[in-house]
Amino acid sequence: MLLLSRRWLVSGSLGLLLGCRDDEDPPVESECDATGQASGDIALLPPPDKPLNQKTGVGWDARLYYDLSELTPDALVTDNAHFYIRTAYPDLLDDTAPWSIALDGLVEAPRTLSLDDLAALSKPQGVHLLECSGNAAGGAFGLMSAAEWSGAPMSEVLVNVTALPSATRILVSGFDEHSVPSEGGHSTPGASWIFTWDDLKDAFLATHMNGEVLPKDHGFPVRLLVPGWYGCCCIKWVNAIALVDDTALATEQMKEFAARTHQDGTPELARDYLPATLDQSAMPVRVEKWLHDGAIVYRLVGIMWGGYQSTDALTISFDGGASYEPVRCASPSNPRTWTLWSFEWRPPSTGRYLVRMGIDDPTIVTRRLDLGWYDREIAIDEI
Ligand SMILES: Nc1nc2c(c(=O)[nH]1)N[C@H]1C(S)=C(S)[C@@H](COP(=O)(O)O)O[C@H]1N2
Ligand SMILES: [Mo]
Repeated sequence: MLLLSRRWLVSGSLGLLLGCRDDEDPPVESECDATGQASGDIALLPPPDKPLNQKTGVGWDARLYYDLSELTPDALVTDNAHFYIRTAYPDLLDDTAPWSIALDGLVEAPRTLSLDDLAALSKPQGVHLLECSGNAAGGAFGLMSAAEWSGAPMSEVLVNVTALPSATRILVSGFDEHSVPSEGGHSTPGASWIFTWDDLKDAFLATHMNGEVLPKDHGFPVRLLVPGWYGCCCIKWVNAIALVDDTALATEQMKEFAARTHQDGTPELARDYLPATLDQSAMPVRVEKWLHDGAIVYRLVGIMWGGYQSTDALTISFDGGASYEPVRCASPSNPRTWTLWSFEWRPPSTGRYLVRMGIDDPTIVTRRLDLGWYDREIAIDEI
């Protein structure tokens, strides 16, 4: 455990936004600011094998990997043009008919919801991060972004129907047909997920993103957003909500993403799925090289995201998890979105280092960090 008296530094520049943790010493204003002369960034390895900040592919295989190395304290909300894309606006979607959402299944009287019904319930929902459960090094982990959303709370949408006594779960479905199949059958038609009432207590049907009408690729006119759950649950182009019972089978989407959402195998029944939530995670997104009084200093800048409570117990390992040291310059984590940290590093020798982040608190679950999911390598050829 860390034995730190944690105080938060307030400084005029980056230190203010990053926050600085200190132990015994009095706060030093510039402790978390980079000092000296910037001499460029060095690469995090492996390098991506996909283009960043550029939309590629069609249908289910359409992608836009957001370049996370651009993150700065004043750009922690991703603009709509850069927000990551996984699956483009379906070319088979008929956008001439007025949108409606069927509300049926185990209800007393099925009905449909119009966009006007949703607009009447819509309210600002704040900033939420979305991450694709398949986020990986090939796309420089760029299938992750944060936006400010507004939409209709699911709890209020569901007030529109009376559930039958057997109804225990909610199936949310979206349009999911494209004329071009996914390469190698990687993605299959059908986008739907089954939730409990409790799973959806903070969820909403989003109609706006960063103050604009939802862009087409992000689910226009309406998508589900389940705060803290992986992107695969955040169904786009939502067209049906049905109440189901405990015998409901898992959807194709739930099975397709079972491994990536850390399920135990591929259960047949929806009720046997764990919540597809994001544990506390962290990784570096940029390595800056600085010259300070004639010496080379590397400065790692990274993000911390996910989790179910705020923590400031971030640690860093340069030997793949064998030993960790505290990251003092970090804002406390926020379960809803990412926060930034930085770490000034003087490597003892040249060579390759395997960077893994940790959380020095045994009560905090970190499945992906423990798996090495977000491990990055740094090759140091000058010290
Ligand atoms: N209808 C539909 N909804 C979908 C998908 C899809 O293929 N079809 N992909 C899901 C996945 S895997 C992710 S990660 C998110 C991506 O949302 P974004 O493209 O707006 O970032 O949408 C989810 N919703
Ligand atoms: Mo995803």
